[in-house]
Amino acid sequence: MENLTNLDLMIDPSLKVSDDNNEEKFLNNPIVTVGPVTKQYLKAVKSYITDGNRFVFSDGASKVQVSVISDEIIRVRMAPQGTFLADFSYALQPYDHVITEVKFIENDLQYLISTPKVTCAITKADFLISFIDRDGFLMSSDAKPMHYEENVQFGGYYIYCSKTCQTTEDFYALGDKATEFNLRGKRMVLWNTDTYAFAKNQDPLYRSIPFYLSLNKGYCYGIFHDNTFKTHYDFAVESMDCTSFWSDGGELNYYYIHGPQMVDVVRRYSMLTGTHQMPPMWALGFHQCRWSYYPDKKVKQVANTFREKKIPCDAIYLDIDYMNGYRCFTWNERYFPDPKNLLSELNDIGFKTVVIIDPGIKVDENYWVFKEGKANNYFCRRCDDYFMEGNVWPGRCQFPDFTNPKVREWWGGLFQGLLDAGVDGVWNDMNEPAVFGSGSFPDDVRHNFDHHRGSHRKAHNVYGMQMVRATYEGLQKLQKNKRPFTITRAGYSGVQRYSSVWTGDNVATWEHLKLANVMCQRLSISGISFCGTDIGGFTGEPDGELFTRWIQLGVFTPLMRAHSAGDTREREPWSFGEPFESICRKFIELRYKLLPYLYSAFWQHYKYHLPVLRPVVMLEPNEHINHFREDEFSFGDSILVCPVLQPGVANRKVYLPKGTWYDYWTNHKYKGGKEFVISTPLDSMPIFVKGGASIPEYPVMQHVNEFELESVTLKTWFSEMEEKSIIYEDHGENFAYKLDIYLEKTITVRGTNGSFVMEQTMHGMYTPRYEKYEHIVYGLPFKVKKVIVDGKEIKKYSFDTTNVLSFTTTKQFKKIEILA
Ligand code: MIG
Repeated sequence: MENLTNLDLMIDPSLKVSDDNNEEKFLNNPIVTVGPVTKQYLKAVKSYITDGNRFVFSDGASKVQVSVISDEIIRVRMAPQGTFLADFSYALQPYDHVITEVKFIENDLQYLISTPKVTCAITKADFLISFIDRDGFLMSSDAKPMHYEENVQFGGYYIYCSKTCQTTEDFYALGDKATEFNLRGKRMVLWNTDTYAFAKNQDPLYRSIPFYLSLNKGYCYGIFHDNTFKTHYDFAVESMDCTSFWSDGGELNYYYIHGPQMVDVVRRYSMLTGTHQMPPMWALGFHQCRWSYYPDKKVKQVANTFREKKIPCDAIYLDIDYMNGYRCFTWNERYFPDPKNLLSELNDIGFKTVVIIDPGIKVDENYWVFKEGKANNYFCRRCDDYFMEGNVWPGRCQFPDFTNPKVREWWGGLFQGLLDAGVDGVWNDMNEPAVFGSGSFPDDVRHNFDHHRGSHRKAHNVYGMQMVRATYEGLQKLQKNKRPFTITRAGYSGVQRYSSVWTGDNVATWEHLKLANVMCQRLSISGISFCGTDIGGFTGEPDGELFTRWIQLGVFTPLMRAHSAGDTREREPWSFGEPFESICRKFIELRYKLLPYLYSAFWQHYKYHLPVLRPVVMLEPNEHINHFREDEFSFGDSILVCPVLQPGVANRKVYLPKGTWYDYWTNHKYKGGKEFVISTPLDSMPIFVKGGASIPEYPVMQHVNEFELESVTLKTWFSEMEEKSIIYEDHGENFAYKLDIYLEKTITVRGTNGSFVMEQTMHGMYTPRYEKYEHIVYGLPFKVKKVIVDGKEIKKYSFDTTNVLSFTTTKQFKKIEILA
């Protein structure tokens, strides 16, 4: 065995971060003696060195670094010619990962790197890497040694990794793909693309999330390949027993994320790449969007109609026509002569205003944004130094390089004027980036890449994320303690730290309604919980039924926004007349009742890394048939929904996972673990609550904070098993929760055939203003004789003909005993 020295662990000094004007060369492969390479596979391991939790193995030419990130996360990198690239990531967040113990063992055949949860084995003879759980179950193994091929045109390497695929293994996640939920048998590409009216199976789409899940016999692991170049996936297509991923450049750099529970893999991915911040409460209300509402009178008229018709709504959007010639950060003076006044009038009736901002800056010497960008050299250039120019809405445009920290800071500051006018949120569109005609930037556009430099090949997939990051960070700075609201179309892993997302330009068809459901679930398990679709379909004309069913699904997507293209008929919840208007109202009202529940689910996302939407396969990964279910999902901990996805159906099949479920509308009790036929008249959809759940509900408000709450309704469903529910409350609009000023309550319940006990514990420093809970208890299997609250019997309680019990307590109750 040759011995490497510790120096081999280091990054080549020529790769160190350099400033823009620094003449230092930045080379992928500084070893001049190496000739051109065609596809090369790693050969037998010849040597290794260890350094704490990092291990570097070499076959004499290439090196592989294996590092333990946490007990459950192991990182693998490959340097084809032995020099690792500078270690930089837009995706990762700082996080205190826990490593309990790392053991290194060498035997005749392998090197074994073990944590208490997982072992990474590297075979000596052929450099295959595999991961084994502590009971010896083989989670994942290389089907071939990692390989690479020189990219003659651009330098660097195409890098490849292939893992064996079992017959019982299926694949999930990968962001926003418009295809079946289960990705086995599919090839997919990650390259952010503006895809107007995308079709089912069209690929790539708007976002690049290089994270997939493998599920085999109930065992789940994830692979997060943190590489921003165009990346390809093959899930058992080329060969039934092999799954591969490869990128057109950069480093083979993946994180093996151990489960074995699917939900834990997603949680751990969120620990690596972050979660959403707590959204302002109003952002969880209903949003009305349209390309475009103008002039100002039209905006007011739409907002007023919501109030007149008593359909709740919190946000109205201004699409591109609010600007002067589509110049960002300006107003069209003819349509919006007095924006400040308009926005304050909207605010008076409880509307927040969200405005669109695109990345293209009009080439116009009389436009201050262009002038500032030009003077400071903030716009992207081609490799031969020409500016990157292309046509978008404003006409000829140049584009800020959002991968430059200075540019991001400048851009963030540009929002001052919009904030002064009263704007409450920002919508980032076209940030794939999209360019008319050519589609996007050419490959040779250069980027700062936070001083690591790169062509558009490397920066393309992060461009949109860095734009919305600039937006979010700018708003956060300008608004001080107020939570920003942002929504973006493009993104890369980690984008959730800065924004919500919508799925782009979908179509008003039933097929797209089904895709909307699948795509939101997929985004949610890909780390992006705050997602939604254009309710009703962006392009095309929905009929009243399709629109209404879409509103119903929208209640259960974390972002609930109706939107439509400019060439479609009006598309507000009342546009289709009765009975659609009343049904839409009923469901938007349901959304508002559930706000405290959804807010609590967001808290669990933020704090405990749980996705807000959880597909059935995540709830019951052991049932093989669940690998193929994609309609039902759980919304937070306790509500299971199944949208109606076909026209004219009087009922539909719904699978309920094992356990006790109650129909939200009728309180009919079900024993899960099988499918049921549920009736689906247009004014209803299948919604079920888990036995033992406590769900807080607000009274219907026309917008968040319409009035001061006097009480919160706490609905609780009987269970014999002990069940816990988390309820979260805070100031709603500021960052006090980061200083622990919040209230997290746990309601624990358990029942027998003669008693039902509810206990509440609280933790945190926030005090809500309301005083009381109005309790409603469903499913009690006995006739109530006594209700005891904190040791004292209360006399005032009532039940209806179906034995639904109602009573009132203070919000601080500790223990409630309901006795036969
Ligand atoms: O080229 O701003 O996806 O939501 O309404 C179209 C106009 C540009 C695409 C977005 C859509 C938005 C539209 N935009």
